[in-house]
Amino acid sequence: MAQRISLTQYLVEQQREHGHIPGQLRLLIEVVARACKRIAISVNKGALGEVLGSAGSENVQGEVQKKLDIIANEVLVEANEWGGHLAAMASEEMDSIHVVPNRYPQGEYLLLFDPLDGSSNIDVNVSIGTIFSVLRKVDNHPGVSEQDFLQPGRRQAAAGYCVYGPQTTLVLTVGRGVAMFTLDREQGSWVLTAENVTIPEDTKEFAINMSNMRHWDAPVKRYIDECLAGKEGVRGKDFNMRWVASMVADVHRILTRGGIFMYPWDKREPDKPGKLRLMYEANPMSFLVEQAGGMSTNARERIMDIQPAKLHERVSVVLGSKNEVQRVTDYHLEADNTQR
Ligand code: AHM
Ligand code: MG
Repeated sequence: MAQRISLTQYLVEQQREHGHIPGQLRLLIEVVARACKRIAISVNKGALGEVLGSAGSENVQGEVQKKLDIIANEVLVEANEWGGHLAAMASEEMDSIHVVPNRYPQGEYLLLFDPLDGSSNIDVNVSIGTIFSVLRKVDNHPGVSEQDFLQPGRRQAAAGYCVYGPQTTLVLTVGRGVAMFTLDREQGSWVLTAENVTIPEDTKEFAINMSNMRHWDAPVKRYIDECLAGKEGVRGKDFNMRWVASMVADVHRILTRGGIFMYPWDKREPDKPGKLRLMYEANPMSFLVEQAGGMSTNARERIMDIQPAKLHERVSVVLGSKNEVQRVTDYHLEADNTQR
């Protein structure tokens, strides 16, 4: 039987061979992975665990919170408070940052998460997930504030997600490629099931919410129209479409077999740069995608180069197979130039 490598063994070996995972970061990743196991248990219980439905509250962005949004947020906060690896946390479901209480030692890392991504899929038993991003507190000043979190995504020390689907899979990067771990429920452990994940440069599969087509900007419409024209059109090939409405599931498919994912700016809310959140969704996914050889932009510039102005900032997202993301980005830049 092939040797099974656990998440712990993977992290220890990465540290031994490459020396790039400090002890606090290793602990942090293991604690997040353990919290994801607990969230997976709640997700699996579904109606039996009374975890379905709305919690009757709204988050800072005015979105109705589901019971599981709140449960997953609590699990992550509780799990990460006491280990001494973190200075503070920020979450899509919390208005402001959560500083580690005084009774615990403060570490050097900052953790950001979308505790339950794909909330609209919880009650209909479709894949959902947890997305996380890790930054290091750069300034050595005492205390921690929101300002410490406002770093571009290229500074991430680690990022990942856990997808709660037919299998529970943890996908991780610490800046040396992307690894996938599958939860072995009987053993209760994460087992390495894919390493050096690579996104093919070309694809015939796109993911976008087509119901927003009438609100799109011209370059997005141009790109999708060309895909839809298939073999007879300028692209000379037929395209397939997938849209799970859980970013984790769509990105997981792209990391597995390629594709392009888009949630672009649209005219529904012209003042907002996009629907998805830069710090909790776009940055960690961009880190994973780039580490797998893909590309990620806001349709004009690299997402991981954006200097965030606020914690809950939103952004347009175009990510996945390099050549397709480049094409969509070029269409936007071309349109900008002709407007000048
Ligand atoms: P959430 O974090 O509140 O679940 O929202 C983010 C989700 C993404 O996972 C997904 O790509 C998108 O929203 C789906 O949006 P829509 O319902 O407009 O298709
Ligand atoms: Mg989300």
